[in-house]
Amino acid sequence: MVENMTALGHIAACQKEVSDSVIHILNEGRMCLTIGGDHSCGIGTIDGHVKVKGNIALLWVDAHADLNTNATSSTGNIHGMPVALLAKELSDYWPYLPGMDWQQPRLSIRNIAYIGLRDIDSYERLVIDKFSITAFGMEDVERYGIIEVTNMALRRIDPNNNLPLHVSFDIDSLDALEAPSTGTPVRGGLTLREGIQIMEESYRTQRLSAVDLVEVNPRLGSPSDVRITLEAAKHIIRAASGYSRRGHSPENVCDLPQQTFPSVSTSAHNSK
Ligand SMILES: [Mn+2]
Repeated sequence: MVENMTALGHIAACQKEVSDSVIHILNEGRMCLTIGGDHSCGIGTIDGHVKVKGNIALLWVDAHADLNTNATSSTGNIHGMPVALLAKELSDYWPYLPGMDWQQPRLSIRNIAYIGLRDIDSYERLVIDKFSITAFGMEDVERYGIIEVTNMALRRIDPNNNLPLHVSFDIDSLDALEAPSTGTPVRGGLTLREGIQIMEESYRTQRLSAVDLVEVNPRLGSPSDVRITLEAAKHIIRAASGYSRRGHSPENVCDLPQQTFPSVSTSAHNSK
């Protein structure tokens, strides 16, 4: 039994399965989307991604840093610890974790960037500063805009533009008005448009190979809260899958039935 880690046994076993599933999907050459569940999902998804691809770049989009250890956490919630479990520079800060032998922290902190932070515990702040972790809070989004922030983050974690990209998107990165049905909402967050833009920029790299969408909890809030949150999540997932708000031309125009084309006649337009 490890002190101050709630349900470690369950999470360790579950995340081993998540990791194995991610490995299976990525080995088939597919992009992997994981829908949470709480953010402890990231332990398994990122472990699997790193095992398949070696080095990866990780964007952690979240109101929180999820960087506690069992020694610093005030709650014992493992969903506040995944980044600290994944970062190899932090491995010395952990005791032996029974059931977690399958997971080795292999990801360098240099390959991790945060976007959307606005609720950071004091020990997390200390670790971010001590290890110079790339961390863009809401004040950076205000100063530079979300597209520039996303691209600055990508340049920091993948300076040679050649690493597979993993985006771990916590729905609470969005403002609580945009995504109320979540466990630890924080006001003053990203708009849905900004969340979509992060995903569009990530997709544009052509190296987005895994996405987590976590902390959507339909048990919380009113029916309207749930609907708004699910809609936001769908928009984020669609952007991660390459959907463009500009629209898409049909892939093969010849396949369309003839009547779907408006009859484009210059003279008809002119005669109006
Ligand atoms: Mn999180």
